[in-house]
Amino acid sequence: MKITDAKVIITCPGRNFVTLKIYTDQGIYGLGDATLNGMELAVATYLQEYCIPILIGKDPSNTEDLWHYFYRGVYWKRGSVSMTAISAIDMALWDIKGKVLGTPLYNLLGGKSRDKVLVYCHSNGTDLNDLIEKTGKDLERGFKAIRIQSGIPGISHTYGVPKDNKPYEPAGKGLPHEESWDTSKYLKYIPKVFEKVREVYGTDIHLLHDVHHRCTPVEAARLAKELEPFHLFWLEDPVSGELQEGLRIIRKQSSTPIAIGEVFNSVYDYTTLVTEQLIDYIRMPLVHGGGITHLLKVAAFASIYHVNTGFHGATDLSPVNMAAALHFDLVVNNFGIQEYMPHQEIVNEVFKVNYNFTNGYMVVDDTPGIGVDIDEKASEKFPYEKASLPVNRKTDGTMFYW
Ligand code: GCO
Ligand code: MG
Repeated sequence: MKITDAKVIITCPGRNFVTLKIYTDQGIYGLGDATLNGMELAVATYLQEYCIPILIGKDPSNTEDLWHYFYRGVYWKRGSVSMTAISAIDMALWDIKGKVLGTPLYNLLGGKSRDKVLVYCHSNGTDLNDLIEKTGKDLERGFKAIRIQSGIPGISHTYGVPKDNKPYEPAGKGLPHEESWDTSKYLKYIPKVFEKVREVYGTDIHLLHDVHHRCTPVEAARLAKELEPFHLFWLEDPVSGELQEGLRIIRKQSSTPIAIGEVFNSVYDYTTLVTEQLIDYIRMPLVHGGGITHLLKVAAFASIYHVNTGFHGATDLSPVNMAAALHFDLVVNNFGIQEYMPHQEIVNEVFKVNYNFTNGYMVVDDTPGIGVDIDEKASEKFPYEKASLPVNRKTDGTMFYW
């Protein structure tokens, strides 16, 4: 079998998505997600200018060799842009493999270890009352695990909280807008938020929280310790995580489980974190972490150290990634949880999905390969629109992590 062509489809049904479509001489094609929020065109260009010409004529069955061609073989390696491109290629090749063999992706990865995938949603309140109301609605919708984010008094705009009561979307139109941040106000308020949510909804639901990289290790240690009584499922990205050793400070102080790494893209970002058991969940998603081929290895490595998966699944990852992640989640023994931020309805005009949510869990059907298709005609109705993630400054103007 040979790859005859490949193309990059960029579409914006409510938000931008980049999809790689690889064609073969057997009339079968595969799809891979190549969406990197705010940097869509950089990945598209790398795929179009560098990767696609190399792929043409290669045997798509050789997923392992082709992965190493684009990782080990390429001198300028790693980084979000090139790893997203590798991920898209890898996903599309596994999709082809499944379609050729007539079997869903989960069978190729080892078969089902569970029947359904535990997912968590986002409950984002502009203030505590709004949060309590929204969490109640999420529970009515059947969620068993909920990420809790709340507006903070005295901070004009907090990560994860939409301003206009619309569903939260991380990127805004045009160039990055600036937000402002005050760690001390945040640290003072968040324990009260969890105290209230536990008081109202009890201890049966799993609660999660995303710090979004905004603490130093010692601030994160204080937060993790103060949140201990509320038994979080996890505290996400308490620090930026570039300094892996920094997690030792948090770990020594607290037993609150830690999830990290949605912005990571290689197993090498995780070595100290995993081997020293400084975290409990790996967040790196298939779409940014080198695809199925790489994540299978990362998950196996993590499992030796009792670290589980908890893949990133925000709306800026396309339905192709979502479905691929669900196949993966069904298989690996050390699956922990999957993030599920439902896409807007309009996304279904372009992507035909094969998964659904019922009562706290998600499943994919038995369509061969990944099982998601793209309607190219429909995609043309939604041309690319420039959008960017915000940047963040401390209240005195100092540039900070967003
Ligand atoms: C999460 C994330 C996202 C990111 C977004 C950036 O845990 O879901 O932190 O909301 O901010 O994916 O593009
Ligand atoms: Mg996050």
